[in-house]
Amino acid sequence: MKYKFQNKCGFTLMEIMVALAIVSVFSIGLYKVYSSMTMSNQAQTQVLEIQQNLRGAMFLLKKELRMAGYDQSRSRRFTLVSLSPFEFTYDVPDNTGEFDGKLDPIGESFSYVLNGTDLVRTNVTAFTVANNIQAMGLAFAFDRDNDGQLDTYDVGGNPFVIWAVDTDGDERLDYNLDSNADGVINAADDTDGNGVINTADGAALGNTIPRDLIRSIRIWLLARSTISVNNYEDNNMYIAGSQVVDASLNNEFMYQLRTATVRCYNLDDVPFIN
Ligand SMILES: [Ca+2]
Ligand SMILES: [Ca+2]
Ligand SMILES: [Ca+2]
Ligand SMILES: [Ca+2]
Repeated sequence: MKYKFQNKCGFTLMEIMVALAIVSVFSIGLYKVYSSMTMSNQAQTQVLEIQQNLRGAMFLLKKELRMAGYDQSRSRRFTLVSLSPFEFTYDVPDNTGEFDGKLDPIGESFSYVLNGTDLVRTNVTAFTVANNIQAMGLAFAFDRDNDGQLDTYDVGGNPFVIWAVDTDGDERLDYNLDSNADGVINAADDTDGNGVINTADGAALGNTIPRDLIRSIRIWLLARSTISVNNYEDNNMYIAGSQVVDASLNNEFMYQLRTATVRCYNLDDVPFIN
């Protein structure tokens, strides 16, 4: 007996398989669209968060640094107290709105220090200005010849301001961050590739410079996203002052670097010590 299966109103196995294949191809496509949307949403949220974090911190730092050394009475008691930890003073009006020209033991000293990945500002009390700061870099320009101009070095016949750091922690500037004298401070200035730009890279200053001659400050803040973003890649080498940060070591995290330069006019009156 011959069994004949006929399915006039249903589907053949082949039709079902074709339909399934189409559906699965379509679903994979949908999933990909969905996951890339999720990723870009995640990425956007992270970017916004980093931007807000950096903007606020940099705004405060710049505003406050402009005040470094401020003293209406020119008592010369207010200055950059220390490069590391980074601390400075300025005169703050008392209850009656008067600037007394005296350095009060409480409330007229300001420090910005990276504690882990928290940028902490300390005045009377300490508070975290920004989170997820991967690196804070500072470099300093000075006026050693006291002509009212920031001191420079020569790049192809043009003067460039010397951005210097203190590499050995003795509170005197000893190194021009532009190791290869091309006018740009970047990862190429870490000539031995050890992750830090210092005297081993070859551009030590002829004379070390005391803190008192600093007239301008450059700030780098490098922030990182709180959480990783799937499939995100950042292979940049970031610079934050003398530090070189290789983002590829923390791939899938988003980085953002913000820099600013502050001319500290209130430091001009600080006495010449050396
Ligand atoms: Ca005071
Ligand atoms: Ca000068
Ligand atoms: Ca350079
Ligand atoms: Ca180096």
